[in-house]
Amino acid sequence: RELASKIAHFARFPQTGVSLRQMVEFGQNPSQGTLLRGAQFLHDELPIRLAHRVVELDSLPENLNQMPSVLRVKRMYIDSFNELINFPKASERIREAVKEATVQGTRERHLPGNQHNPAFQESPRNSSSHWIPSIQHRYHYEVKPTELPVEVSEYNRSFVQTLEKIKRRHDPVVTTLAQGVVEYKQRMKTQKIDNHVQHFLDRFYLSRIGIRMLIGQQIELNQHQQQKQRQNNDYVGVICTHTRVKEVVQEAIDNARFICGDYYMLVNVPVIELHCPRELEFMYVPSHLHHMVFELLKNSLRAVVELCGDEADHYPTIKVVVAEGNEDITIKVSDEGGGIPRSAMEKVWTYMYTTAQTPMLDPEFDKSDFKAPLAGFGYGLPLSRLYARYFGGDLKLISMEGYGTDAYLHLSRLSDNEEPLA
Ligand code: W6P
Repeated sequence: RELASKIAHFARFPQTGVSLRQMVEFGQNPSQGTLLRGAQFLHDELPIRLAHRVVELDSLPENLNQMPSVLRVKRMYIDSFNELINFPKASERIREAVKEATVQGTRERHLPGNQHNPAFQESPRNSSSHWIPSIQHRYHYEVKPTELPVEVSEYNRSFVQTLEKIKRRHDPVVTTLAQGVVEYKQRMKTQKIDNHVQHFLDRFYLSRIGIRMLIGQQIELNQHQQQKQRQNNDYVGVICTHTRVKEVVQEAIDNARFICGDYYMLVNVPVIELHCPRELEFMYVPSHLHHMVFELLKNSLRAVVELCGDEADHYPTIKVVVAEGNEDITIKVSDEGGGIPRSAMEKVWTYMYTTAQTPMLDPEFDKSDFKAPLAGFGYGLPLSRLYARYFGGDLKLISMEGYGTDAYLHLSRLSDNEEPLA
């Protein structure tokens, strides 16, 4: 069909990665003109990324790509793709106005070489990277709002509405796809998913993190511009330029201990010791950092409680050490929860099952009895590793069977890594 060929067409273009630093340079004090350039970048880039996912979903093994839940996910990607390519391009008048204002803003700042800045050239399809300024060109994006016609902010507002709708549509993607994997395993009568499917899911979820990051930035930047309430200077969209590591990790510790005590109905919750340079801060997305550390801690807590029993009056302390290097900030979470047998290490990273649906399919299943496991062998660890890799970091586990496990969360401080786009 016509749509199918459009998708095939867009999927042939390479995806354009953006680094954390580029997102910050771009989003500092955005004017309506800057926001328009952001919208144009996303208008170019998102259909390409979505098309890649549709093609990949289609090329999954026969039994998987026809699962109802997989088809539902594909439908979401197609619908969003459609909305974006049918969204009007910014009019000539809008583009000219932004271009004019941008050039003027640049002249005022006496920055050399703006004629040769690729950011000023018209966009050939697909090379969308030039919408994103490099560090030395950041001032080219200063635009005087008064010089811009009202159509610019109207266009921005309308595009953000489309993005919000798309973001909401894709909220259930992880659980829907997970359901598809469960159905697939039941049909194939296996507990294992093959490497091919595993790699597909890694790519797919990593891509989703990137798409949602870009959409989320654009939405946040528009909202802040609108409200003109940039009181907290540390935030550029959802990125905090001075993420205080100790604060976020302590928050994750408190939350994980609370959840754990509640889940196991503990009188004594295992102690978690934190060693972290007090003033350590770096550029990151605090919600990502919290998410990853929280996930690791839940795993450690579970291991320790299940080793010692839920009525122990003493548990081995879990230790969190934060190290500040030039390249990386590394967060080590150490537990003495008995470790993982070497043969089971790989399983930790596979998309085994999610909590809800397996018991749901069981006729004996009583909803009021059901307790989702606190942690382990769900999607938490593989997704946390993807969050780490998204900004150039990584997550590794070292286990001593019979003793405990060390998790190493490496986070890149350089922030120049472009998004990994498989
Ligand atoms: C365990 C298993 C695990 C996974 C991830 C992090 C910590 C731990 N501890 O026993």
